[in-house]
Amino acid sequence: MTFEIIGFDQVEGVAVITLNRPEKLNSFNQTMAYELQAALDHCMDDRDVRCVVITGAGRAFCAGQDLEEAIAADAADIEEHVETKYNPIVRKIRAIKKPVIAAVNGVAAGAGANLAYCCDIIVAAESAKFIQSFINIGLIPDTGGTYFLPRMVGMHKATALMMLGEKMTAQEGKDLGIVHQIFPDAELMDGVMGLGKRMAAMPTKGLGLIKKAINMSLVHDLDQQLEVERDLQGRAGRTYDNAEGINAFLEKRKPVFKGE
Ligand code: LHQ
Repeated sequence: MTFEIIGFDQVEGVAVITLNRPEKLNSFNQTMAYELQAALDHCMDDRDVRCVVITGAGRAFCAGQDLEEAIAADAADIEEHVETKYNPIVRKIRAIKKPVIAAVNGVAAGAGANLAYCCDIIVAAESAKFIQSFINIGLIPDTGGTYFLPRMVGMHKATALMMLGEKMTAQEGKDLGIVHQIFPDAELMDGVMGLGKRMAAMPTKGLGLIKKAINMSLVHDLDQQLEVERDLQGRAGRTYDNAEGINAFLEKRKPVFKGE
């Protein structure tokens, strides 16, 4: 797939989407938002893609909305802008039945931070920073931030991050449980590709069902969630990869998962 702005590569089952407006710190203009949506649709549909990595070109991950484009736009259309540019990205990332990894290579601000937060696993370069910068321009967090962040770090920490709009380091993010792993800056892409290829060789259907169960757990009580686990375990237990995993264990060999 080729795009005007974003980069898109497929390597050994891993699709790598690179936000690529480095001179604007990969901030979202309209084209980049729609291209990211199209790339996510492709990842959703292509059976050869078994893991997705989202990263940024240059020194930033993503600085949120391109504010030059925002100031030129009609303020009356903000709701439409959020609904057509950002909300579909969050919905698609949560709906893809495959792991989506954010490889945060530098600053992630505004919608850029929340793009990372709606991914399944976040890895970061040592120098990466996360900022709920919305309030610094009088806005509230969007792109799922007010949904995910309180669930990730608790109400009061989320409120402080959102209200104060201060920079959070990768290490602080790791201490809070947001960042799974930190790599030296120069080793981030090798590190995330190692993780991505490992996940692309795992039981993809099972990973997708874990993701579905987690999505549902965010709004369910225990009884509802126990029913979800029963039903999804039934689906996981009828996959090729479940049989392969059990057979490989009993035959004392390494499993070869097909993602089916
Ligand atoms: C930028 C941007 C940027 C354009 C850096 N746009 N050029 C939803 C609904 C409707 C409307 C609005 O938005 C939303 C969702 C949102 O995402 S709202 C939040 C939008 N994002 C921000 O407010 C972040 C603005 N950027 C910053 O605070 C800083 O640039 C950060 C902290 C990200 C990085 O700081 P520095 O490392 O000091 O870099 P810098 O500020 O010097 O930026 C480098 C260049 O990138 C600079 O251009 P220049 O031509 O002077 O080199 C900036 O103007 C440009 N840039 N962010 N969002």
